[in-house]
Amino acid sequence: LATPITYTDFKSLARAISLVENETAEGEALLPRLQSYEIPVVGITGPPGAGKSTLLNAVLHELLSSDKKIGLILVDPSSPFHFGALLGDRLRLSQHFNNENIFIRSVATRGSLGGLSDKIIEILEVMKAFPFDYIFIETVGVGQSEVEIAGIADTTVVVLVPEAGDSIQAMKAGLMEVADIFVINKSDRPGADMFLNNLSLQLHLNDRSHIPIVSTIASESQGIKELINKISESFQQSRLSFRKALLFTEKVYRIIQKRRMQSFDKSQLRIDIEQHVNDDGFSIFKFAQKYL
Ligand SMILES: Nc1nc2c(ncn2[C@@H]2O[C@H](COP(=O)(O)OP(=O)(O)O)[C@@H](O)[C@H]2O)c(=O)[nH]1
Ligand SMILES: [Mg+2]
Repeated sequence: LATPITYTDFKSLARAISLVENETAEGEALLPRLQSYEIPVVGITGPPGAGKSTLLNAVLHELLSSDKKIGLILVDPSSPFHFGALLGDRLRLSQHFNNENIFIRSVATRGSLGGLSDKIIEILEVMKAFPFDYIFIETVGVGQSEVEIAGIADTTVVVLVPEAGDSIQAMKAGLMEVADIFVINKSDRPGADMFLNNLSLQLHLNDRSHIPIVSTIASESQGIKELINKISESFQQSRLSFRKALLFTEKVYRIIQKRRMQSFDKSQLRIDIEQHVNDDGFSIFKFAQKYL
């Protein structure tokens, strides 16, 4: 049996990620051999401008000051529309780029609708073979990414701001379900108290009063220690609960789905359909049968 693989330096970790990202034979071969450390994987999501990067910056600052090793995945929006946001993240987080205890990797999103990279599960598994104390993933908070992040992270932190909350009922569908922790950032803004009350009411009405709410002012590093505590508690809980099996089920399902569809040529399917779409009695189900 081949020996399990772990990493002890960032250079070999970065190389392994590239091998996997580029779907090389070497990368495919190393995936099943990786040995995972038990590392809290924390997803940070929420609408653009909520202060996710500022918050992450403050959290990193706090953790790095106690000598923690951190892995950070930034989900790069590939759409030029989001380019500004990405640049902003880079600037805000750049003070950590040269810290020897932090490893930063950017990944592309799947498309203009957001959604996480096709390779994120694999990249994460490679990163878990390095003994980080925490791994953080900041998503762009558009499209599908916040729902997807919940299937990948042990703890999903949803960042909201008071002004978003003209009404919390308008909260994007799905956000309520995916949050393990809510952060109300920009608590220095007017309406923060009312927003907090509204959010706890909504959680209560939805049988989710157990979800902690942390008020922060990320730009002044307020509430950061409390957030870190809640993240640790949440990770301890996720280890015990059935949630872990649920997470692994989702991940393994995605891996199987991807492998099975690997050889499938969608453009060929389109050509085939174009040729038959006007046939008498054309049926999508009958058509699909040909390929099953
Ligand atoms: N007033 C106030 N502004 C903040 C706070 N946190 C972040 N900001 C500002 O909000 C803007 C967007 O922050 P950013 O971290 O880029 O948001 P992201 O798009 O969610 O990553 C920046 O101008 C920050 O300086 C806060 O707690 N209070
Ligand atoms: Mg950001």
